[in-house]
Amino acid sequence: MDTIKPTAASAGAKKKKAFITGITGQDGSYLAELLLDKGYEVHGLVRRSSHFNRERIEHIYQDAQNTQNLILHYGDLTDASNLSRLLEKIAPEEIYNLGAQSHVRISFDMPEYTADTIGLGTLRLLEAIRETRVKTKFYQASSSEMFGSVRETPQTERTPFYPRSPYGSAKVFAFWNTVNYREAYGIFVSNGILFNHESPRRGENFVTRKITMGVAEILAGKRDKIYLGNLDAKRDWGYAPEYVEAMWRMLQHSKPDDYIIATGEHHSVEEFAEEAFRLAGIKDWKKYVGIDKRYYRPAEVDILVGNAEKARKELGWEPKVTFKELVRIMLEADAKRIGVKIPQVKES
Ligand code: NAP
Ligand code: G4F
Repeated sequence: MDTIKPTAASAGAKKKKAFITGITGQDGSYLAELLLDKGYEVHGLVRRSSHFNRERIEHIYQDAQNTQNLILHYGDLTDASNLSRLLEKIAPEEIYNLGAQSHVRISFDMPEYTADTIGLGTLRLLEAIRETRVKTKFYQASSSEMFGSVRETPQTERTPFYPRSPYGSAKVFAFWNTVNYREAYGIFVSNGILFNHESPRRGENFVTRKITMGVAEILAGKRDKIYLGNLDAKRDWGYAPEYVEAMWRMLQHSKPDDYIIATGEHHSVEEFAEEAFRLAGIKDWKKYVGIDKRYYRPAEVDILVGNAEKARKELGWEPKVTFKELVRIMLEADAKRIGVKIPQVKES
């Protein structure tokens, strides 16, 4: 990947301000780290919760170096006046809209709330930009789930959408409003159409993390089996820290546009599980996996795989971490967390 030099504090320039919704999530936490490293003043939207929900950013929040540079604000994507007030007060040069009810299965249980946070939440932010007239660039976290029942393989920026869940439909609504605000009002807004990306910070009820946590616990003797749903689904899995770099690159580009971010490779859930058990040195892995129909979805997305050629050409972005490296990174982190050693297994 080419290096883009930071334009901020290091050169004596005024610090750039960024506002991140979803800063407490997987991507938000990596993006906050990246922007702090580049000398930004980072503002994050956090939700009030009865349970402290900032584990993923606690290490940067407590770092004395960031006292002036990482500022958290209470708010919610369902609260328009709060968003407007924050934009007025912060006046960020860049906004990254990552906040969402991001679980596809759960979106079938909570369709209205999912549409509210993702669909209307994005619209509320776009309206807040228009009304406050803050001069800013806007990144929208669009998703490969918009392709759903795919019309072609691999998917590109020109592939039509066919969402298969309330989550996917809400992301399509947000995608098109983002495009419309670019065309209607000339606001610098870009959609990153990101394919699945994972890490040790992935939420525990997404399939990759569920597998690596489960395998680590089986290795430690703390669990007998893991229960999964559809093992045949295929996804294009990349490494989250690399994907947040692509978000930033989109907002440094000379013009706003929409980009696919993907590895171009796909693997099934079964392959992911097989590799995790292999790395743990556990043979006959199928003995340790049960199928639970509760994890099936009313409508499934069978296969997603993206072509990120445009991002490679225009943004100089390329994924580096391979599928096997990703499984290893996640498994090692979960094993370390629960204090169990992974045996040395030969590379296949
Ligand atoms: P995540 O770990 O689930 O994080 C979601 C974030 O959104 C959390 O910070 C959450 O806050 C916040 N949030 C939820 N509802 C909110 C609301 N009503 N108001 C304000 N904030 C709210 O998701 P992620 O994997 O980092 O994904 C980031 C974004 O990219 C999401 O929009 C997701 O849909 C999209 N995306 C993800 C992938 C992927 O593979 N990871 C691929 C394509 C697109 P709490 O911590 O308080 O719950
Ligand atoms: O890990 P998943 O829940 O991720 P999914 O549905 O692909 O969505 C993720 O990626 C999207 C990008 O394409 C994001 F927009 C979205 O926010 C989220 O980050 O499920 C992956 C596959 C599915 O086909 C699912 O049916 O794994 C299958 N699966 C099989 N067993 C399971 C399980 N999924 C989950 N969550 N839990 C299981 O036990």
